Amino acid sequence: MKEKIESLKVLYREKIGNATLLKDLEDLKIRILGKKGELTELAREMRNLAAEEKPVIGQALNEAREFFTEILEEKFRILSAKAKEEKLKSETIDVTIPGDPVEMGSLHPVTATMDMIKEIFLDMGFDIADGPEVEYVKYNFDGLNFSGSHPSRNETDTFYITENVLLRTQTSPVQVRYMLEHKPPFRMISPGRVYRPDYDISHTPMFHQTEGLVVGDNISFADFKGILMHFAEKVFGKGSVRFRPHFFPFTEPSAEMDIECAICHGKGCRVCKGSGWLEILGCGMVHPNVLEYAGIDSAKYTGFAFGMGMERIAMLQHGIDDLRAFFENDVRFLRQFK
Ligand code: 2U9
Repeated sequence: MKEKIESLKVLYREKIGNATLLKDLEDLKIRILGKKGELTELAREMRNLAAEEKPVIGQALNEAREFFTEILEEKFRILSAKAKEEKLKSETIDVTIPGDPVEMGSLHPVTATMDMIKEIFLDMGFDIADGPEVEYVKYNFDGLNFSGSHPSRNETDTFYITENVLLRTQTSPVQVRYMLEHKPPFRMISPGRVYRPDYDISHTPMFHQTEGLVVGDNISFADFKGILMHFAEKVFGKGSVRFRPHFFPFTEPSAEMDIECAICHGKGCRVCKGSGWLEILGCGMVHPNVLEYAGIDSAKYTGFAFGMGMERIAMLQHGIDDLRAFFENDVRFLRQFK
């Protein structure tokens, strides 16, 4: 029995000494000291020994168990330290390696155009206001002098939610609300989303508008000509402008403003369809009925208003001919506006 214990010591001392992996060491521990381990099996044979042998062998077995426990622990310490060192080595970061390039995003061209327009009007002392996209019929139509039978009110031209609630078809209801809350004089713009049931090369069911409203004493057509010409010059550069008579329910008189084509400078090209002119906005003197609806005395005050589509302005700025490109989010298109 004693020899068996000794030969176990010799055999496993060598195996433990040679182990290079923590896992092999674990296996060895089980093979020696585990429930079915070789030393444990030897201890089981104690019951077959004569009584006088038992203390001697018992002590030898205890010593062997201590011996293995010690050398296993020692080797475990060595291998863990080695494994830790290797792990640290493999995780070392070389801070001198150049990083992967991160592609920066950019503003959507319509957002950029809208920001530019806001900036121009802020510089001229305009306030910026917004309001709900889900609007009451009274603010979208009634307060803007649309007759009860005006075709824009039809379900084919307006998204209705209920009989009295719709998706605003223009940002004008923001101006109606603004007039109800502010006393003249004031000047304000209302940039935002609007909705109409249209979809083709020049119409999308949602688009962006910026409308403006100036109300005060003696506000005249000449004032708004000056403001709109300054605006056009800031966006498209110096060039002629012209006003053509037009009709809107909410303004009287009304006009549309054209600028000399920014692409061909009036010679005629694809963008201006050969005319040399680009229509950029609608405008007019605010109809007295519209002022009165919002509680403003139309005998004392006058006002002018204008409105323009942001996608249209962005298309003219960049020479884009299909409005739908703005809504497809094709990164090859969007990247061009960085
Ligand atoms: C109030 C009074 C008057 C806003 C105006 C226009 C002319 C205009 C169109 C341009 C292209 C809309 O995006 S578009 O389809 N708008 O031509 N808008 S005057 O007049 C107002 C607004 C509010 C209280």
